Amino acid sequence: MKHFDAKLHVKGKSIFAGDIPEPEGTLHAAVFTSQHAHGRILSLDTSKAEGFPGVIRVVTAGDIPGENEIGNIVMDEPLLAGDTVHFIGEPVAIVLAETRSQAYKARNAVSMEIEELEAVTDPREAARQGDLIVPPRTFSCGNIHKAESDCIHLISGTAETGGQEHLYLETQSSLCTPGEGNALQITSSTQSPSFVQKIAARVLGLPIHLIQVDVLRLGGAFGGKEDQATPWAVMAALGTHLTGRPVKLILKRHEDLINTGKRHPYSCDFRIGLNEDGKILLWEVDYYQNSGAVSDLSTAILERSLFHSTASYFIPNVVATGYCCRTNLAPNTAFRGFGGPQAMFAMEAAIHKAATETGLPVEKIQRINLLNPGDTFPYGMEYTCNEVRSSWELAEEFSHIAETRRSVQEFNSVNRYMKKGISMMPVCFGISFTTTFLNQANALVHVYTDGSVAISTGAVEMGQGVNSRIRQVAGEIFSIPVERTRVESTNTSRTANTSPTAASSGADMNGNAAGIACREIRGRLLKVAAEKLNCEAGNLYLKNSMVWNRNGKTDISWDQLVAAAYMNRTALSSHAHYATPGIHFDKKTEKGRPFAYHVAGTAVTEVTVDCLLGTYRVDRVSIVHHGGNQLNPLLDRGQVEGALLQGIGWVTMEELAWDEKSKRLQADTLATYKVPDISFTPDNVNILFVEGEELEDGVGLKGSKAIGEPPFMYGIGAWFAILNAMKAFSPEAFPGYTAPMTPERVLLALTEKNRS
Ligand code: LUZ
Ligand code: MOS
Repeated sequence: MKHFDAKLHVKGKSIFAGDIPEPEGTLHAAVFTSQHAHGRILSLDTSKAEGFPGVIRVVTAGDIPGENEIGNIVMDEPLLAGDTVHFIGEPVAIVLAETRSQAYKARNAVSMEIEELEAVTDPREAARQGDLIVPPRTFSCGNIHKAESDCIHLISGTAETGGQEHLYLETQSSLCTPGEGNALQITSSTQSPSFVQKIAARVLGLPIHLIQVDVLRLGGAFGGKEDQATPWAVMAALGTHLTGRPVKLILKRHEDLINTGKRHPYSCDFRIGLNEDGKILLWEVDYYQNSGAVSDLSTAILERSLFHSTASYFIPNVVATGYCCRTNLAPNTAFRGFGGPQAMFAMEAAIHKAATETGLPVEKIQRINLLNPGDTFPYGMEYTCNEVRSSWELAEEFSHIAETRRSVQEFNSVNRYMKKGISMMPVCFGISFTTTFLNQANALVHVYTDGSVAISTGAVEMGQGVNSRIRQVAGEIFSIPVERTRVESTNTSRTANTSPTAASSGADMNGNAAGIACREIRGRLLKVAAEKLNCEAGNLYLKNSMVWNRNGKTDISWDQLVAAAYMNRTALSSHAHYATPGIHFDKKTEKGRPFAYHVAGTAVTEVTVDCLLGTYRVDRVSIVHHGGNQLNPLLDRGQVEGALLQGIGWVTMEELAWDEKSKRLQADTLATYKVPDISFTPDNVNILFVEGEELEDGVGLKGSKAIGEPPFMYGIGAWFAILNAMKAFSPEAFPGYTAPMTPERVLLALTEKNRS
């Protein structure tokens, strides 16, 4: 079954926030932001802008009727800067004008005087200064001091991973319209409608029920709209509240690149200890997370790094410590993988370094340490299935690894400047929000008198196809064609207190909530049918839009059944709540069962590096992915392919650079920030989906597993394949365990060796 939005998208008929016809009297907002990374505001002059044509009002912190301090976990983020600014791009004033171009022209006339303060962008420097968002946190198990004496090899090193721009196609967008009294309706391109609603209420000093947030669909998000859609939506709401007029706020691409946070860069110190067989006995790691200027979701992201510190491996003695370092960059935020990729890169770097120093093959160390059923993670949860190891073994077969290795060797022996490299990348990712209470969802289902079905859930459609999956669930329970179902916009008046559509769990949780509501209605309908047929409801079921009993098809159709139920005054709507079962976590002991299950798989990546130019191509990626009993194989494939390429981009060409002195983002246009395009896409991406472990009822979605984030980390394999190719050219070439591996970095590492 296809993605239901596909046709709309290719015809340009899908509606995004910016496509909604502007109501009469709509004002356009342009946001004046800080041009300094850190400073005290000496004066802010909006008077000139106020006199510009079309300008209705310029809003500053003093105009906020409620709280100016917002935030997700810690309330440390001013909606509009008060007396200091903490990053370039920090919102200071909102210019409201009759047209967009008037708003932007007037915005350029706002002026601000700043007394510069020292700006820090290096997380280790922030840590040295003690500028942490929360105290450090440690996950541990076993006893590393005792383990030390059993280790033959003790290897330490560092690993660095860069940030990443989300580059959703649709920039941050919102439109707010006034209702009666103080009521407001906000259309926002957000993954978290309920969060926008709550923060708008807080900033305006209103009860939550006066604010309705509606989301039809997003043009991509990738985590970038889990938390960071909120301030822009709330600024629009503030404008409407203060002027009584609709306000539209859509960031231009250049602004979006500068003003919004990205994936967190990490700087890590590690120590890995192995016995003579290559068994990892000890793992000690410190993560210095570059959190940016305010907390945002940084603490939760660091927590996920700690959960994934041992990646796909079993290690008996572990101490993993994380530091959320406050810096003067735009607040870094959720991004597909949510701290997992950074931790997994550090682990793979350590294994690679251990292999280089001990002479053991990397794959041997990886393989011998893969998780086995019955192994316990440092956070106390048992790994119960065999998918890490089975995906590894299947990936060896699927990619014809022995043959591939031989042909790589042969290629490298006959080519002087072109070298091929290969790597294996196992992935094991925990599914559930690590913040346990977020693992809940709700749904509202209506069956109309003509038999058509409308479903509302807390899930946000952002291109991932969650609505298609939810329709499949409803279609199957009612046994009607999916075309007779519809998923409504995500609206806080129909589904309240919803969690963000995030953590790969949107389809699992909202699909289950929709399923509960549909089954409730089906039960009522079958009772109606039983009365008509004079039999037990338990003997009846729905199939192919008909009521069936033990002897086969009855003559009651779905349409007749629904009509009869209505005439009979039977409720045709149901609201349901779902809470992921069996999960818990104790932050005092840092132990528990935080995840409903794990998703695992293995990627084999082959690359070719041009060692004269430093450029490279990813030739082939072979992936064995345990997806459960797939509900929608086509959507799953799309998610794996997209995530893989996004992961490859993160470790290869996507490089964020900030000017050393001004701390200004230099990669602030698509001319300077490079992402993989169609020509960089590997010629061969072969994916084998394997069912694997059976999930309990009510976990996953109808036996299928979450797909959004886990495949991102397959991309990490490209970094190591490139390094291996470089080593075939020059064994001493070493670029540092630093991602991204840009062509520049490749070339420098190769030539540095040649110079020495
Ligand atoms: N968001 C969140 C997430 O709030 N908690 C999580 O554990 C998470 N994991 C992945 C992506 N987003
Ligand atoms: Mo997310 S990184 O919004 O699942």
